Amino acid sequence: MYVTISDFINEWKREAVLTQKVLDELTDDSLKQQVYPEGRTLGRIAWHLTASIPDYLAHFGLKIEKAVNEENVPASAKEIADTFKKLSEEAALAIEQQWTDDSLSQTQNAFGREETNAQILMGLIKHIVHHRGQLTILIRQAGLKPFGVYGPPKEDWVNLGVTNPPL
Ligand code: NI
Repeated sequence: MYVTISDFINEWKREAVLTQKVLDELTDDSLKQQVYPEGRTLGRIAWHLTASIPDYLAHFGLKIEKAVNEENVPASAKEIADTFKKLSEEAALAIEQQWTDDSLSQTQNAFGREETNAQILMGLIKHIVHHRGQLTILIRQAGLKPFGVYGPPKEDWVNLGVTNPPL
């Protein structure tokens, strides 16, 4: 658990780099990939994990601009990737400027549970990671090779000379 703001910011930035790589590889066409007929699209999930960053932080008392309309899923993959970059940087700044290390041990109600702000911030990372995992499946279904977030995709195991990758 994060004890200092810089603990959190380090993790936030590491994960943002990984998420950025996933988003940077999207094509406009891939945004239309659906989970199932009538299900959400890849674009909607990518936009949700992006647009929800300031909403989540504002919900827990940080002053941050709600820059984007979550209902308006862009048709441009670049717009989603650029917006994620902007919002994740603004989030880091808002947290660094408005919360101190002491803020992290303070508690508030988070969707019916009493949680520390450190847990709440971890929840934001978990939310992004959760949807990022969904994206990597949809990226594959859209015919693209997903970025290896925590390990190589199957093609890259072969490039590494491994013919029987671990499950
Ligand atoms: Ni969500």
